[in-house]
Amino acid sequence: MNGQSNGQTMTDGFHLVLDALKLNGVENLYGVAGIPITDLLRLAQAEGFRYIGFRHEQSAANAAAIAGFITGKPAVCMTVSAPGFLNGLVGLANATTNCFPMVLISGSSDRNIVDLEQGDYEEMDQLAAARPYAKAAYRVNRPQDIGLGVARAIRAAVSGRPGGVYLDLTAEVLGSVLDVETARKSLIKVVDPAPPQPPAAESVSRALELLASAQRPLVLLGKGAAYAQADDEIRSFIETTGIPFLPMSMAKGLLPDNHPQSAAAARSFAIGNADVVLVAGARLNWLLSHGKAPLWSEQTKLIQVDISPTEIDSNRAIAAPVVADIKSAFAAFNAALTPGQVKPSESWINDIATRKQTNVEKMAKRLNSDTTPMNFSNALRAVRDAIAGTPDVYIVNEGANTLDFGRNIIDMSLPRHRLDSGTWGVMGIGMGYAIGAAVESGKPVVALEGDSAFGFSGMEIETICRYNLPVVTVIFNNNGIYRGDKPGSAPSPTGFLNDARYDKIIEAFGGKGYHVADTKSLQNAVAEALASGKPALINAVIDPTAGTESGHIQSLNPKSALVTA
Ligand code: ADP
Ligand code: TPW
Ligand code: MG
Repeated sequence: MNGQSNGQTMTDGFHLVLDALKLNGVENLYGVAGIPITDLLRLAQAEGFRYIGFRHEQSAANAAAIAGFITGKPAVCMTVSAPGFLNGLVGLANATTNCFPMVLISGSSDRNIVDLEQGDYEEMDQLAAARPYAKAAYRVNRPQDIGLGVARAIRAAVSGRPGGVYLDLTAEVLGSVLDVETARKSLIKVVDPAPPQPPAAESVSRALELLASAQRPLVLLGKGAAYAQADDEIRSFIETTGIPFLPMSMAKGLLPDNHPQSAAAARSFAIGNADVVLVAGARLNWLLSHGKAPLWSEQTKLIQVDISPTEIDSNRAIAAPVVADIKSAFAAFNAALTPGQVKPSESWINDIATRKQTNVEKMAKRLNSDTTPMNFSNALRAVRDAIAGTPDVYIVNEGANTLDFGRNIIDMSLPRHRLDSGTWGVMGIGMGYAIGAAVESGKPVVALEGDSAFGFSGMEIETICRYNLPVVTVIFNNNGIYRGDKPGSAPSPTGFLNDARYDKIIEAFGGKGYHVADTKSLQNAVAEALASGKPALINAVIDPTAGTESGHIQSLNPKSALVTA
C-alpha cells in the first residue's frame, strides 16, 4: 500500500486503483491521457506499470482486447470521460463480440451534475451507454469499493465466455481519501478467476460414440479453442484419432497449417461431405454460413464443445453438446478414448487429400505468376517467403481482399499468432492489435493492411515509432476500398487518391519507409525490416483492378430491387 510505505496514514482513489490492479497481476496499461485520469497514468508509470499511450482510444482498447486473447488474462484500457470513453467503447464492444477478455476503465464526470443533466465537462451517463455492449458494467461510487470493483471486473471479463467489462470511476472517487488500514482491507486478490469447467461424463461419451459411428468425421477449430490454450490436448486428440481438421482464421497455427491432417485447402468439400463434425470454440455464425446449406449438408450430425451453454442449438441442432472449457473437454476426450474407437474411413482421407492437391496446384499457379503491377496473390507470396524463417512472428490482417487472400496464403505454425478482423469483419483493429501483440509478446509483428483498413488506425504509426516497437506494416495499396478508381475520374464512394505514398507517413516519425512495386522488392523489404527489429512501413503497389467488391463476401451486399442491369 503506497501510503503506508512513506509513513502516511491516508491513501486515495488514485493509489487504490493501481494497488488493486497490481495485486491482480496487471502490468501493462493501454490508454489516452486527459481529465480525470492524467495523474492516475503518471502515478501508474511511477509505480512500475508499463503504460502505452495511444493517439485514439479505439486503438488502445483494441490493444487491450488482443492482449487478452494472446495471454488469457484481461488487459486494461484507460480513457477520459464521454468522447474518450465512447471511442474506447468500440474496442470494448469488439472484444465482447470476439469473446476476448478486457477491462475498460474510464473516468467520469461529477455524478451530481451528470444525473441532473446540468451540463458538466464531458458529461455522459457512461455506465448506461456501456451496458448493452459489454459483458458486464460496474460503477464505483466510494473509494472503499475500488478493490471490489476491480475484482468483479476481472472475474467477469475472464470467467465463462470471456468478454469486455466496463468499470466506471468517477473523478470524485479518484480524488477521495481513505485511511490505509481500511484501504488495505478493501482490496481483493481474485482467486481462480477462470476455473476449469469440466464436461459431464455423459456428454463426453455421447460425443465419442457419435464420432465412433462416423465414416467421414471432421474437427472444426475456432478462436475459442486457440484462446483456451489447450494446444497439447487438442493436438493429441486430432493426431490419435486421425480426424482431418479445419481451423477458423484465428485458430490457424493451433496445429500448423502444413500439418498433413489439415483440410484447409479442401474446406468446402470437407464441411459439405462430413457425416459428423466436432465444432470446438467456434460459433455457427455467418462465418460458418450458420451451419446451413449450401456449405453444410442437413444430414451432417454435430458435436459442439463450448463454454457457453446457450451457444448450443443457436443456428442448427447439435446432436452431442459438450458444455465445458475446451482444455477440460479435450483432456476428457483423450482419457475416455479407446484405441481404434474413432476411425475416419480411408476413402474420406484420400478424397480430402485429392481435393487438397488439386486446389493447392490451382493456387500455386496464381501465387507464382509475377505481374506488373502486383496482385494480391503474388504480393502475399512475397510476404510469405520473407517471413518463412520467422515462425514466431505475429500476423495482423485486415482489409477485404487483403484479408481474404492473406488468410489463405499466409500459413501459421504457432497458436494465437494470427490476429484479424474477427467476428465483425471490422476495420480499424490493425495498429491496436499490432501494438498489443508487440507489447505483450516482445516478438515481431507483421501487419498486412488494406489501404482503407490502415486508415482507420494509421496515426498509431507514431505510437509504434515512439515506443520503437518491432512492427512492420505492409500496405496493400490498390487505391481504395476493394479497388481503385480509373485515373482522372472523380472519386467514387470506394476510391482513394491514386498512388498515395503511405511510406512517407512513417518517415515523419523517424521510422523506415519502403515503396515497392514488384515482388522481389517487396520480399526484400519485408525481410530487411523484420531483421532490423524496428518500426517500418512498406507501401506495396497493387493493381487497382485486382480486387473484387467485398473480397470473398460479395454475396452479403443487398441488391437494389430496381436495378436490373
Ligand atoms: P471463430 O470466429 O473462430 O469461429 P467464435 O468467436 O465464433 O470463433 O467462437 C468462439 C467460441 O469459443 C465462443 O462460442 C466462446 O463461448 C467459446 N469459448 C471461448 N473460450 C472458451 C473456452 N475456454 N472453452 C470453451 N469454449 C470457449
Ligand atoms: C469499422 C466496411 C469492409 S472492408 C473495407 C471496408 C471499409 C475496406 C476494404 O478496403 P481495403 O482492402 O482495406 O483497402 P482491399 O484489399 O479489399 O482493397 N467500417 C468498419 N468496418 C468495416 N468492415 C467497414 C467499414 C469495409
Ligand atoms: Mg484497398
